Amino acid sequence: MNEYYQAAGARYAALGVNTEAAMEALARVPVSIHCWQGDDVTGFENSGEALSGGIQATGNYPGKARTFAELTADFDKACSLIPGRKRINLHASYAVFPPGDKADRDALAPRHFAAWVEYAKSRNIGIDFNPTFFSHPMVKNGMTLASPNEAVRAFWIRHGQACRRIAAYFAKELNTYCLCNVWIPDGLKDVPADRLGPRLRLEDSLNQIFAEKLPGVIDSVESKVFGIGVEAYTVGSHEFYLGYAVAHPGIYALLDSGHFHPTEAIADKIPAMLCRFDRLALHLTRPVHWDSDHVLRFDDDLREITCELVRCDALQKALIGLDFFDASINRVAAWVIGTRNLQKALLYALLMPHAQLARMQDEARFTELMTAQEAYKTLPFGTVWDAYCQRQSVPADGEWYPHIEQYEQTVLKARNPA
Ligand code: RNT
Ligand code: ZN
Repeated sequence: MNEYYQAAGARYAALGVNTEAAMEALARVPVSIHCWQGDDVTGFENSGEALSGGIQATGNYPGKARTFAELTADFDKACSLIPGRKRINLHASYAVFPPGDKADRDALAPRHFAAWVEYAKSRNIGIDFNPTFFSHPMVKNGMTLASPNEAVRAFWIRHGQACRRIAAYFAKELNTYCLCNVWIPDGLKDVPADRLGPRLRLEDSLNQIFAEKLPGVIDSVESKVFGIGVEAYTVGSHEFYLGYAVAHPGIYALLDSGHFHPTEAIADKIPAMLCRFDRLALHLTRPVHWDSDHVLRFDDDLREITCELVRCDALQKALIGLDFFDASINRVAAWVIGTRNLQKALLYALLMPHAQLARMQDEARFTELMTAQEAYKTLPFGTVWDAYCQRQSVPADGEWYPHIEQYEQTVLKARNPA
């Protein structure tokens, strides 16, 4: 324990905040790190299909992972620089097919993910899962589960059902829950002539997908306000899914922090949802104007989200996943930056004397409240974060980048000979 940490701990203690307890609480929070930052959402199908569904990864930084071996090596590298508990979040498009056993999305089976189970067991991490309703020829006219074409809709229903069974397999093998999250790209570029029909078809599709009771699987549905090329109408809107989740106990409406109107932040939705749901599934990402999926920064929006989780005592209820993909910077570094920023924001929230602040609100001492809220922003938070990294045996801020540089020189560069 160095003198800086001791001094910081004393400052926090004077406010009634225990830095040791905060670090212990942080160490218990699992973060589900998305595999798809490692390869720009490409996956292993080698179908030649471009990324579709209104999501885009822009940039061509060298060294993108092309195989299971490369992606897991990169993920391991990132994890070696990230403190705390981790899970891995997979997409169905990351199936690892045994030789001669390739399957289309509607015929995916647990055996196609055996390599991931082995990997997760060896790293002692859980797996979360997402059916992949994009980048595939059966997406017709931008529609999947809401398609008016019954063959298309049936194909994607089978995909959703297959994925939930794979999620159950993960849960059983790894002895931890598996969040299975449905996000579909279905929508329209321009003003619809029928907004109801697609939603009724989506509702029916979801009912078929969720019909089977599967132990260990936590189901969620992820809304979006619009996507690139899908600007006018999204079938799976927030209102649609929130209503669906309320009507179907055990299915949760996942909030993606990049999926709302450009100035609409999700922090305020957290306590609103917690009035109704016993769990809260999140995709944390950073929207910039019209696009989501930027690497998480330690910014006001993120801190307000983590403060809300802590204030609502919801860290045990939250299923925190990340969802960004940046191909313009070192992809391993992107994982490290974004994940550490989330953890920093959690620690920042855990170091706030929330009960005292709430009392000021209840007693209408608003001047004092604002004064305190501003003062807490410049407490020696960074020193506690440094201490946390040290205890977790990962480099401090300012010290991990050389590891990335070295990995780039020795591993990533070799993947793309000039
Ligand atoms: C897209 C959704 C979705 C995807 C991933 C790849 O807008 O956020 O969660 O980012 O499933
Ligand atoms: Zn998302």
